Amino acid sequence: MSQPVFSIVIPAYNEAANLPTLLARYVEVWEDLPAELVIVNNGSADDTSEVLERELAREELHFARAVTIENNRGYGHGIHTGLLTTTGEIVGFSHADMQTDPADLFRAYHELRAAPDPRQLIVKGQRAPRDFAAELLTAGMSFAASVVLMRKLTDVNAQPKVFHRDHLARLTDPPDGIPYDLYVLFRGLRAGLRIVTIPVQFGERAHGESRWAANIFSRYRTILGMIGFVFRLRFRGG
Ligand SMILES: Nc1nc2c(ncn2[C@@H]2O[C@H](COP(=O)(O)OP(=O)(O)O)[C@@H](O)[C@H]2O)c(=O)[nH]1
Ligand SMILES: [Mg+2]
Repeated sequence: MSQPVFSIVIPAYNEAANLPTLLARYVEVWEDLPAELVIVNNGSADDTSEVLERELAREELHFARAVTIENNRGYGHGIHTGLLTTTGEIVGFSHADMQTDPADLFRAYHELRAAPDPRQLIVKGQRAPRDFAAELLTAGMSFAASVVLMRKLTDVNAQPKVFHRDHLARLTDPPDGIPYDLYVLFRGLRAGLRIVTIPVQFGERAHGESRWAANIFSRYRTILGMIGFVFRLRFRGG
């Protein structure tokens, strides 16, 4: 393939059941661009590697390749490892569970390209209102992070995120876990980038359950981890 203009990274952790649908959707929405799709098998314990090997052998997925991480170190580590293997001038990431539509990656890409200088912004999704509990959690976390970091952040974990590869160079010590999205945005804001949102629909997971919100303990662990990370960014320069 010629040099990609757009590289998409999807971290997949035990998503064997979702990958065939996800990849089929990428085939459906793939645009006529020199672009690449990188699926990171993030230390999955299920059949993800077999499914990827089978699916990626198909001619219609010529634009896709896999990156394998043997031992899971977390969500952020998976995305970042994938991003470091890319060469596209514009890069982006999203999720593997079909909660965000692959078509949103291309919408975000065109939004970024339409800017006078794509180096100056990050394009991210902004979810339509969800159920009350989910909204409250998102709004609460965004508000707390905004106050502590003194930067306006909204719907931090909405997908996708698309930006110029110059911004990758600013991500010098990314967190291994869930706060990765926050880190990408915060580093961008601190460098004076503008965050532009595109509205996205956030559906239900096609298969399986949320990896961090599976039970009350994992939820608390993630939320506390996020709070700790925000303070680290603020007071240790992150
Ligand atoms: N929690 C978690 N998710 C991961 C990891 N690596 C990749 N992912 C992917 O990150 C996406 C988001 O995870 P999910 O648990 O669905 O979170 P939610 O959508 O915010 O409830 C999914 O596509 C996962 O497959 C990991 O190490 N931990
Ligand atoms: Mg999800």
